[in-house]
Amino acid sequence: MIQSPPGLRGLSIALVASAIACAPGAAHACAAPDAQSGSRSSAIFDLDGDGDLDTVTNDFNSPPMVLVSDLSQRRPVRWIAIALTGNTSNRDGLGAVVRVHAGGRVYTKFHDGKSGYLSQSALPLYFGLGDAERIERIEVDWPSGKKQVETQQLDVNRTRKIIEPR
Ligand SMILES: [Ca+2]
Repeated sequence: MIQSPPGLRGLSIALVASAIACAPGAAHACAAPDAQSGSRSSAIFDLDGDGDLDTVTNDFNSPPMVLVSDLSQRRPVRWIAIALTGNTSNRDGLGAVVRVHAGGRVYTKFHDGKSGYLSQSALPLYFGLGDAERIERIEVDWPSGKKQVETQQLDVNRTRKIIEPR
């Protein structure tokens, strides 16, 4: 029987039960790859909600593998996830460009909705912010052509919802 490693409790039983965790200190070891196995896809998202990104792979001839990052246990992690909701643009804001200004840097992402072969990662755009403790502003260029600037509710380490103005 596979037990959920700490931090994975409350997640999909099917996902966890069929996965092999590779987290440091996990009760079980990682599956050793062999000549008949290989990863076919991967999804990247914050599986355990601790701020660092984790990976789930779908492997050929072996169970899926969950790779849980321990970055947040080794150092403070500062991040923001941007969840877009389009009005004039499409509902998920696919095609938008998002710029996060934080700590004297500009972090830019194009929201193309893609994440890899045969997989789909979580849609909120994840920005790692390095050592920045605050965000100055967030800019969104929507596919509709609208430009939006957010200067309120810019706390780090949370998901920020941004709705396209009508
Ligand atoms: Ca994580």
